[in-house]
Amino acid sequence: MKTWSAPRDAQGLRFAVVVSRFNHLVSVRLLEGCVRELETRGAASDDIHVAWVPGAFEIPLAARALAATRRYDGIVTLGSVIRGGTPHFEYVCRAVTDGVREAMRDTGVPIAFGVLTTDDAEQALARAGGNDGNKGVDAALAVVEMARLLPGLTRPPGSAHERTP
Ligand code: INI
Repeated sequence: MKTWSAPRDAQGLRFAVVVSRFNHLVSVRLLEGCVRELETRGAASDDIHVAWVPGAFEIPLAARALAATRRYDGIVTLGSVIRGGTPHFEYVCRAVTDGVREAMRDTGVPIAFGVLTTDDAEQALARAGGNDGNKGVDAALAVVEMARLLPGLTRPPGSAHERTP
């Protein structure tokens, strides 16, 4: 049996973070958690590039554009969509989740999903460094693991690296 597993070591890797300005306080906290985790895992500050976009709806376009440059080992998307009284919430949630998934599928670049979808601001803040952790940290860990895992999965069988333990 062959098993792949990837160390969550970000040394030498390059990342882009796409973060939405909407619900700015939540975004800032997600971004702080994300960047701190990437640096704790060994990423250099110069190798973390941050792109601010107006709202969650705009995240997929920016993530796809950055992925298409092939400059990054992984991309993190951060933001929060908070339920209001209208169906708008559902449309923005659908657009950002579908868009990020399609950008990842079409480019083959790992894109972590750190966009909160919550009923109210309190739930969002709890997940942005409050009592329920920080989704920015979780997204950073996910992107590092995928960035490390993917090269091994796509390497041709029997290649030099494949044989190296
Ligand atoms: N964008 C968000 O990131 N979060 C929200 O909660 C939100 N709400 O509630 O409307 C939101 N809307 C803006 C949207 O993402 C676009 O920026 C806007 O429609 C312009 O395209």
